[in-house]
Amino acid sequence: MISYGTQLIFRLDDNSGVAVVRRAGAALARQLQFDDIRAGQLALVITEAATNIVKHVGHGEMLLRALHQTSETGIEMSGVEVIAIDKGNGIADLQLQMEDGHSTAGTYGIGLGAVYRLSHEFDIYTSPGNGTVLWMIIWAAEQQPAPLFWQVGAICVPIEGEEVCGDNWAIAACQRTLTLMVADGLGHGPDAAIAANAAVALTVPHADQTPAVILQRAHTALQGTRGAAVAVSKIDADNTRIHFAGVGNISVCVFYTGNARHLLSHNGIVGNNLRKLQEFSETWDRDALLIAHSDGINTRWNLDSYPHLRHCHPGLIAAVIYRDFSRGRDDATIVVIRESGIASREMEPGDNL
Ligand SMILES: [Mn+2]
Repeated sequence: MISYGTQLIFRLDDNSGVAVVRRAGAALARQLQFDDIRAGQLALVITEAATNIVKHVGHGEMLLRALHQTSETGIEMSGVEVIAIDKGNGIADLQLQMEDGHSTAGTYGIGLGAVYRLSHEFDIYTSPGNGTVLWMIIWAAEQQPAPLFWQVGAICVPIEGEEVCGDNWAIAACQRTLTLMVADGLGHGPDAAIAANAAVALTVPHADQTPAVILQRAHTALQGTRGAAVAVSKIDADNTRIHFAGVGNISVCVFYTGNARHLLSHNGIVGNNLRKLQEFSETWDRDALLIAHSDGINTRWNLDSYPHLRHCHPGLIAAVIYRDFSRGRDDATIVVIRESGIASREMEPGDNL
């Protein structure tokens, strides 16, 4: 089982921004009881990524959040996810930059190779003229958690100027079934957050229910709040199906090799006006990719215009689409999910995500 802390967003424009994100990383490391070595690695990775943005691009964003993963043997592990986003010129000589010890050549400080080596998990997407996105995880101790059946990536950040996000999301996974809820509270700010949080809080307790039932429960739970747009997807990998129910403006799409399917939400506001509740089902396969997002992300993105991106880590896919299609005048949430490719026989019945 993995759980995700609140994502912290840092908009970088100058060197003072580098210090702010570095201090936030240090605070997370203390809170999550990183050992000294790992705390130092996290600080280096954050400082390097932030400095590169300020020095070579001028502005960009960094996102940090805590991760907590519990293995089937009950071992708990904490980590920090670091995402660095810019819209600069991209890295032309990525191969060269990734070579360890290739420290500067006028571009990267300790070098991208060092950032790669210091990160327990690392992925990068760079394209000429469109910028670079780095996705990394640094765990609290040397021993890293075992890979999970599901790979999940998510961005969930408030509109600039708000402290809390009026969108929220949650997953619940049991063996090879995963339930995802994405909720967008009406408007933004604290009252929107109350509605979205009330909805996503139902995901884990009701994970054994169908999406339509979970949506109906959300409608009851959100009475008296502002209401929210809510979409519930349930991926059943054993039976190669995805079941879906949605009300309001959450976009959910499944990509297969060669085609894609949009899952249909009905109009309405959960907690206020639930005119029609209908469940849909589509094929799921082991190479499928689920992308769900709130209306803070424009729907005009096209995965095909990003060569190789669909094979990157879902965290990187989410960050690239967020960078290029965030509307900037609303909270923004995007969640990307796929199977990790761990062979089914490596998982025993009773194993949890
Ligand atoms: Mn919205």
